[in-house]
Formats: sequence, structure tokens, C-alpha cells
Amino acid sequence: MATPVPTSLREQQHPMIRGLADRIEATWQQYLDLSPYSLPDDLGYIEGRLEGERLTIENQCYQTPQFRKLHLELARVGANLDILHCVMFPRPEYDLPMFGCDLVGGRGQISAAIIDLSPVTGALPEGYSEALEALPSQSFAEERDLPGWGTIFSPYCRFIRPTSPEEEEAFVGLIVTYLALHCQQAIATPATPGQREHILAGQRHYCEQQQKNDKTRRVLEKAFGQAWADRYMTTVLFDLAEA
Ligand code: 18B
Repeated sequence: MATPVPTSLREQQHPMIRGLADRIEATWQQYLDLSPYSLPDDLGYIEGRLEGERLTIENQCYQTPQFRKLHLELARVGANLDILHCVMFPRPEYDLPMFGCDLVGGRGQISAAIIDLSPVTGALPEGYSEALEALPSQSFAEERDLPGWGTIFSPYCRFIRPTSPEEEEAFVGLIVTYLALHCQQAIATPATPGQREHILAGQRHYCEQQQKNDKTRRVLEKAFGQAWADRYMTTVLFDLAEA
């Protein structure tokens, strides 16, 4: 693989984050044909400190025939904020939704766990909605409300604060179910090069909405400053394929 990633950060993180990171990688390897993907200017491993808080980021990226970029990011702020961020960017020749998930927590407690398969060209393809409808319904004690910019998310988006190790495990299971479904659908979906511009416009809208997440921006600005945070959000977290 492209850049060997130090596993030190992962080993220190909240067990839900560690467990999910391992399962995302295993699922990618199970279904997809992974090749290396290089980040701009070696943004693989980053450390920053501005206002006293140290931010450490470890990025792991791949590409596949269907995906321009698979991005798994682990981050730690100081001693008490752990983050897992994962987005899969389809190539614009494939009319596939965006897989996105985020776990945010600290001091032994995950405060935000979110998973979605977000459509970019209208509704989710039928193969997705049928499989998601057929899932056994799962309830969690603390459902959270989506922010105003969250209009990009599908009806199947789940956003919770897990209240026990059992709920943490159940939510990781749900994320892996969404991920396995996505991988299976993606490798069975034919390319539609005629829709390229339409798909790109949809992905652009998805990224623009995600870039409005002030909570993410604030964490990055505190450690690296405004200009760096903006560049990171637009070139690493939510970048666009070249038109
Ligand atoms: N995000 N998250 O990825 N974010 O990246 N995240 C937070 O308990 C980071 C995604 C999402 O209520 C919080 O409130 C940092 C993807 C939503 O206003 C913090 C990075 C999705 C919320 C961070 C990162 C996504 C949220 C507050 C880069 C969805 C709630 C935690 C490593 C697919 C927003 C809390 C709200 C929250 C930080 C969603 C601190 C730095 C892919 C909806």
C-alpha cells in the first residue's frame, strides 16, 4: 500500500472508534479491489498545535475501479476528543450515493455517531432502498437531531449518542451493514458516463453542505488556523473530482 500508517493513534483511541476502523478496513478488503491513493502534499500524518490543544490526524486512503477516493481518518485533540471520519467518493461515472460516517467522543463517551448513504442524484437507487427497508428496525435510547445543513442526508440516516457498550456495538454493526451493502451495490453497478456532469454537480452539493459543519471547522481552526482549516476541509475532507 502507498503509505504505511502508524497504528499508534488508533491504539489509544476509544474502543468504539478502534473497532469501527478495523471493521471498515476489513470490509473494504473483503469486497473492493484496493489501490493506493496519495494525498496532496503528504497530508497523511499531521500534528498541529495553536491554542494549546494538540491535534493529531492519521489519514488512510485507497482508490478502486468504482471509487475515486476511500478516506478513513482518525484524529485526536488533546487527551479528550477522539474522532473517526470516513467518506467514500464514487467516481463520477458511477451513479452511487455517498457513504459517510463520523464518530466523535471523548473521556470514555461517544457523543455523536452518524451513518448515512446519501443520494446525490435524487433518491437512492432501488437496490439500496429495498435492502435498507428490509433491515430489522433498531432503536437507540438517544437519537440526535440533524443540523440545518443536513438536508443532504437520506431517510435512512441515523444519528445517535450511544448510551452503553451494547449500543456502541449495535451501531458499529449497523455502520458495517450499510458499508457492506454499499460495496456490494457498487461492484454490481454499471458506469453511466453520460451522467457524469449531473453526478459531479450532486457530489459538489454534498461537499458544500458538509463544509458548513461549524463543529468540524472549529476543531481544525483551533489547532491549525483558519486558512489551513479551510484548505483541509476543501481538499482532504470534502474535495471534488476535477470536472
Ligand atoms: N463533528 N468531525 O470528521 N461529519 O465528517 N458530524 C461533529 O457531539 C470532526 C463528517 C456530523 O450537531 C462534532 O456534537 C472533525 C461526515 C454531524 O451541529 C465535532 C473531523 C458526516 C454532526 C466534529 C470530523 C458528519 C457532527 C460535534 C475531521 C456525516 C453534528 C460532536 C477529522 C456523514 C453537527 C457533538 C451538529 C459533529 C468534528 C456529520 C467536534 C474535526 C462524513 C451531522
